[in-house]
Amino acid sequence: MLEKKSIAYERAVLIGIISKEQDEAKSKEYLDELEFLTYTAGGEVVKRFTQKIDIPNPKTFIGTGKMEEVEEFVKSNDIGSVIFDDELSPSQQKNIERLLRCKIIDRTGLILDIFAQRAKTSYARTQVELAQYQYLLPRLTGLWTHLERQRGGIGMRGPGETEIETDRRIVRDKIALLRKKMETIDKQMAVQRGNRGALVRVALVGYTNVGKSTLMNVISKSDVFAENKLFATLDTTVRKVVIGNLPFLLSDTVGFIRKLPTQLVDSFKSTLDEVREADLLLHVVDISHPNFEDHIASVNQILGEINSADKPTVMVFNKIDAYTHETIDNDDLVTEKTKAHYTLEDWKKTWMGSSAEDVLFISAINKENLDDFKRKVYNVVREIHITRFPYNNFLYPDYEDLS
Ligand SMILES: Nc1nc2c(ncn2[C@@H]2O[C@H](COP(=O)(O)OP(=O)(O)OP(=O)(O)O)[C@@H](O)[C@H]2O)c(=O)[nH]1
Ligand SMILES: [Mg+2]
Repeated sequence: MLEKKSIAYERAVLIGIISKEQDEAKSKEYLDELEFLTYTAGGEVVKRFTQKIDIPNPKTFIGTGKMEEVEEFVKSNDIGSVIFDDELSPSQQKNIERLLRCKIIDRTGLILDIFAQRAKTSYARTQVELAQYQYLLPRLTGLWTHLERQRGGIGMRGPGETEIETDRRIVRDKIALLRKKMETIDKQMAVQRGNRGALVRVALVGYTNVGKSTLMNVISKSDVFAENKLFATLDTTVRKVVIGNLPFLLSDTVGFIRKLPTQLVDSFKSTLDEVREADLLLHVVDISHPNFEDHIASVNQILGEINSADKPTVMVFNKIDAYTHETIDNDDLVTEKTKAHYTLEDWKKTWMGSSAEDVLFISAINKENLDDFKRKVYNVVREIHITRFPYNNFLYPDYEDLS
């Protein structure tokens, strides 16, 4: 079964490129994230290779010289898999596999593998399996090369091609079957969401590992799995939360990531409907992460892809307890102030001053500023509630007047 297949990466090598679009610093950040993904999937990164190249080699992604270097290292260091930060075309994957004779995994394959490991409910598993088969379909030729290598090429072309065709048909049938299953599930989920009645719906969204589930647990006294790995949450949890006397529904769902594989966005349609149908988004950000601004951009991009960019949103900057910044000595007149030197106060000014959006700074772990959080959410939810039910206006006093 595909869904259960968890690849034992063990010792892995990472490969990334430095180009016009991503300078050395960006490339390092991306590889840091890829290393975290590898670790989440159960692998240990032994070495990173980078190459300055603007247009990836159409055959092998990186250049021939660099590939020889990698090959040498793979052979003499017992490397089980080579992981690329970018999506490889099926033929690139095949070519590189032939050269290095070990598992070649790209970013998409790695994320799919983590999702497969993490999917607990049959609902999540169906969604992941669908995405995996869609990823597999154009790559079936690669599997065939494998056979070709074992059996030798001459005289094998005829039966070989039939074999690929059979494989393709099996995978296509499987995709069709999973689509049907998803349709049924989608309908059930839509009914379930419909049954939740007229309560205002609030969704926690954000990059993976920012603390959405931790915040959910603190606010709703629920017990959602949270840990310091990527994609701890795949299944959506919905809780009824009451602040003061105002009830609403809060949902915690799958985290986003840069370049989230399109197959996953498609097959997680039903999970993402939770976001699509929410009245209010709480966009949680890990402000202690050096790339948090990129994370915000990635999340906004995905929100755009699922037609949810224009929803009322509260920006929740979490992990203020872990925030650190560089300092400039008073007598240092050379160093220029950059964002790396920003204090929390600087960030507050930037965000609160510049955007029309609501902004909060909290620590879910230390329960810092949770009262601000509650007041803000109460006020916004009340606003939505009384717009919808004007005759309920008198029910909800100002947050300060709640006893
Ligand atoms: N220092 C600090 N760590 C936090 C805070 N909130 C959460 N964390 C930690 O961040 C890690 C990720 O937390 P989760 O709640 O699982 O994050 P998530 O956004 O639900 O992640 P996914 O489900 O993987 O998308 C855990 O190790 C938490 O303990 C915080 O306020 N401060
Ligand atoms: Mg979570």
